[in-house]
Amino acid sequence: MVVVSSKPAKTEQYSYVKTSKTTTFFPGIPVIDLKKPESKNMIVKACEEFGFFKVVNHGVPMKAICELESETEGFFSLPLEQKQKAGTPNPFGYGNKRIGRNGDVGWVEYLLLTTNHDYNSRRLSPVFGTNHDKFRSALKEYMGAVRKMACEVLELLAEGLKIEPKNVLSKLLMDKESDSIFRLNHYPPCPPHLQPNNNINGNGGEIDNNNTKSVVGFGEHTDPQIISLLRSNNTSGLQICLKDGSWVSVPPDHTSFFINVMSNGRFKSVRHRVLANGLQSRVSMIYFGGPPLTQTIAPLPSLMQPKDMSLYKHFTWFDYKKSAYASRLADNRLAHFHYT
Ligand code: GA4
Repeated sequence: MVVVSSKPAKTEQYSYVKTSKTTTFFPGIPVIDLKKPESKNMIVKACEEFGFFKVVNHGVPMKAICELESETEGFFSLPLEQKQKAGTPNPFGYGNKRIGRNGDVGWVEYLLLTTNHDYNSRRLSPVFGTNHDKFRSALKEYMGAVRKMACEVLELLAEGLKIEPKNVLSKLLMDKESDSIFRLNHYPPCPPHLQPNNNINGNGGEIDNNNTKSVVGFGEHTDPQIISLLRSNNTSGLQICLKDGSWVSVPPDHTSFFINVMSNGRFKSVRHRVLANGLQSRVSMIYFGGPPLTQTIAPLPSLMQPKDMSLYKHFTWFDYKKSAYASRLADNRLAHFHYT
């Protein structure tokens, strides 16, 4: 990331990144059709090449998607004091601009939820009174369908890698102790005074006709969980970092899911970020599939040759998550567990 400047906006400081004035969408995102027999090999290839892919024919009903999107828009359109009644996001609740606990700030507001619907209801009832049945059932239906798809993807991946049993990863998401998270993000249109599109180095003049600076909505990071499944409205902003270090814009597609998978160092979770948009409001919903807290994170024996040494110390998901939550967004979280 090239942070070219940051400027105080009232009490917060936003980050800016240097971008091109015109958004060119990256045409190379792998597209996986879950109904096609070749999808298992394509998922392995996509994980090896990008750590990121788009899924079509995913089986999540459009009705469930639209209902949750409309409930989410309803939540974010409430007055700030009302949204704050969901509590602070430590670790679940409503957050505004501040991300995590270590000073990251973005042009975003969000609601962090669990996969336990009774717990979510206790968070939402102070916001809506008793009247949050529609939100609760939309969340339940959507999360159920997305978890099913997540399991299907992980099983196809296991099959593609010839790992047995094929539910070795999906069973972690199905475990009743699974530590999965659900996130609703709202990136409001970014006002012009926060995104001056001239003068990125403060010398009063254009430095390059093609370059501008963009306000960061959600700073660059990798997701710590096993799998993340993102769906958004039809608004641009999501970018991924390619292996050569360049950032590319993901073409929006509100009917599909964007997935990234991480598995024991063989597949690294893709580095991604979201840039604020001057005109449109972006709403995204992300299911982060995590294992139970007590689960040991270690290379799958079936993926290791007898001569291979594990790159990482053995640790539990609790250890890893604790260390992740003590980090800044852009930090390399696995380095902490690497043998030196
Ligand atoms: C990134 C993935 C998920 O959104 C998240 C994020 C979490 C948070 O928003 O509280 C973290 C971030 C995420 C990783 C590093 C720490 C923790 C913010 C942050 C600075 C909910 C998660 O599990 O890890």
